[in-house]
Amino acid sequence: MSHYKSNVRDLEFNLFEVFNRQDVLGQGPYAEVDADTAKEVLHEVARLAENEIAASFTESDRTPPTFDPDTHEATMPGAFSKSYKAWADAEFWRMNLEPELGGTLATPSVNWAIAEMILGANPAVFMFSAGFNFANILFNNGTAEQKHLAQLMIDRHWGATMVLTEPDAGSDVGAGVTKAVQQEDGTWHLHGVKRFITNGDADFYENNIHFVLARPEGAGPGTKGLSLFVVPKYHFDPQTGDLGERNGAYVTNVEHKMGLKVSTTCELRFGEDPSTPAVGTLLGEVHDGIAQMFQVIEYARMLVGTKAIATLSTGYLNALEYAKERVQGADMLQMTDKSAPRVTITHHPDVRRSLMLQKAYSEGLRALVQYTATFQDTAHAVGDEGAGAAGDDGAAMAARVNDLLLPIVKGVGSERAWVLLGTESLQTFGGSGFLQDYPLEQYVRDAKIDTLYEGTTAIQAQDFFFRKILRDQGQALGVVAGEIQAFLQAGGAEELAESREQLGKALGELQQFIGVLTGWAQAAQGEPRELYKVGLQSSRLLMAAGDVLIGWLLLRQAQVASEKVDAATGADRDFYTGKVAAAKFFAREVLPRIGADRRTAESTTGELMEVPESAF
Ligand code: ST9
Ligand code: FAD
Repeated sequence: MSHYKSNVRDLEFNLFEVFNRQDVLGQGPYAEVDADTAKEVLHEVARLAENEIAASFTESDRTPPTFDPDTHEATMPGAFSKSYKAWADAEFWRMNLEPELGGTLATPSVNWAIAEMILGANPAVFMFSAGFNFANILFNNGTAEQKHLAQLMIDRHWGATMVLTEPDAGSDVGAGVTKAVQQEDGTWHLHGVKRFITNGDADFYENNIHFVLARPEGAGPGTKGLSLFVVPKYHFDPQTGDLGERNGAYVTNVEHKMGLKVSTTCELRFGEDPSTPAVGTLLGEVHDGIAQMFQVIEYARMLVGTKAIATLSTGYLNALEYAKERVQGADMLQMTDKSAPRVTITHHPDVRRSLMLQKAYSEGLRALVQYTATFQDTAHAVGDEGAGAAGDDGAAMAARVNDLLLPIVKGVGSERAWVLLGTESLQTFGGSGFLQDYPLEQYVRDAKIDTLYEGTTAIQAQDFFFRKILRDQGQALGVVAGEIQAFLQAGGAEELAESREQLGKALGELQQFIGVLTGWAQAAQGEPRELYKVGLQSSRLLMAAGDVLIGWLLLRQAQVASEKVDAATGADRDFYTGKVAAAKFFAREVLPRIGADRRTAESTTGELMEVPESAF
């Protein structure tokens, strides 16, 4: 039986009942994929995810890839390779591929719905297929030859990596010292050590294309001095792709990890052996490395948030199934009657609280992914490049709102998912949750990484406040806050009136909270140490913003559901009833905490920064 439980009903609800993607599909760049086609695809991907893709999830955790230091190659578990091949062969990834490369474009919203299911069933399968997405990056930024390489990557199913991190340059990418030296023929030779590189090697790739940040000789410090180089594992014939000699970019270690073990996390050394230089080409022949890499990072941050949320969702659905079957104890109202009938644990108030919290967060976070994706639909690009080029104000603002939401998807999605998977989903199983007989312990281990890579939560929080709010002068934030306010003003179902009031209060608290941090940032111009207060409270702000958005999106869903529930029957009626219940629960149980968050932040003194390091 599959560990993975998809939730196609909820994905369709988001896409077609809440965010009305049928109005965007089937036209313009998405002409070939209408709503009916998208629905068929979602059902087929769910089947694939629950079967072929999920099949190797457990086995590849227990028998992870092995590494041979002599050949510098990783050997993948056979079962995992089969799952990977099933995804590569199914070709649904073409729905996220430029038409010039053989793609049949669907909206980002549909593509993230597809991605959610593969990421939930076996996350590394989706990650290993990064080459198909990197081809878009090459195609959109590359020289004529690199555009052709993009086609080769698609046709020959080559892998790809994003290569930023070094032993002394993690969060601080700009501290990277990997060097690039230009050659007379225009190519570059790279020298340096990178670590923690996902997809660094896999035996199901014929070739692997590394996208490497390195500093050209003489370039300035920091991220702005970095350029992006395209460095293959094997040299190849630029026309046919036929492989030539080995290039001097070698994997020298595959890490042993807490989770996500089947994903190869590699040390990569460039140009160590003078007889085999690590030859690369400059992406697009322009020195704009960090901005180019952020096109990749933006996509990858959305991916990581979606992965976390997908895992929370299947964790919740597994917990729910268990709770409906596990009989333990009597109903609380009969707790003193020792002969009272035993009930399933769903009868216990604390289990219900836990299940509803899991449901609210997993469905609320899914809605957040889908809401964010609607802005990507409008911008018709990940990031603002496409929108800027289109010269369309609506699309440009959509790209900025997408930018604002990404640290929430990534930072809040990953933190809430991994914590709730442990404290609630696994907990629902009692002691059995701790066993490897159930998938929960692996979910917790596999999901922890999501708060770390692609920028830790602290980095997401700073990105959110400094870049996405302050530097944007609150404009994208104003768009989202305006939508929430319009929703509140429009009123709606009477049974949701109290929840709307709770949302209104929470929004007010959040706006004050942002005001407090903005005040400190301004005061720091005269008194620099005020900035520490922002650093002390920015992660709290990120989480609070996530909760307000989730609360709103759940209520928005509940409003739709409340209009349909009376006419619905069977599973649909239960589905809509659950939507209303989740929104009310979240508004009552979670949203009041935003006020406490704001008050806690406001009382910050910055004293912590005066405590001597030796006193910790
Ligand atoms: C990693 C991989 O951890 C984990 C696994 C991933 C999954 C597998 C791979 C699958 C991915 C497939 C993707 C394929 C691609 C698909 C595409 C499809 C179309 N937004 O603030 P400044 C830029 S990888 C946009 O001064 P510092 C911007 O150009 C490792 N751009 O920063 C800016 O210039 P300007 C991940 C941004 O102080 C410039 O940077 N590692 C943004 O120099 C400088 O900005 C990390 O994530 C943004 N939000 O550097 C590192 N922010 O201002 C985390 C900056 O003129 N650390 N730029 O516009 C950070 O993010 C740091 O904050 C820092 C700081 C490095 C940016
Ligand atoms: P550090 O930057 O040393 O951070 C340590 C702690 O300090 C963290 O809690 C962090 O939040 C905090 N901290 C650091 N700086 C600040 C600051 N300015 N303000 C507040 N807090 C701060 N990298 C790639 O390039 N490509 C990949 O494919 C890739 N895949 C990965 C896969 C795995 C499994 C792992 C573990 C890592 C991967 N990474 C990859 C690297 C990953 O992106 C980094 O680990 C991450 O960016 C954090 O860097 P670090 O580990 O050096 O931690």
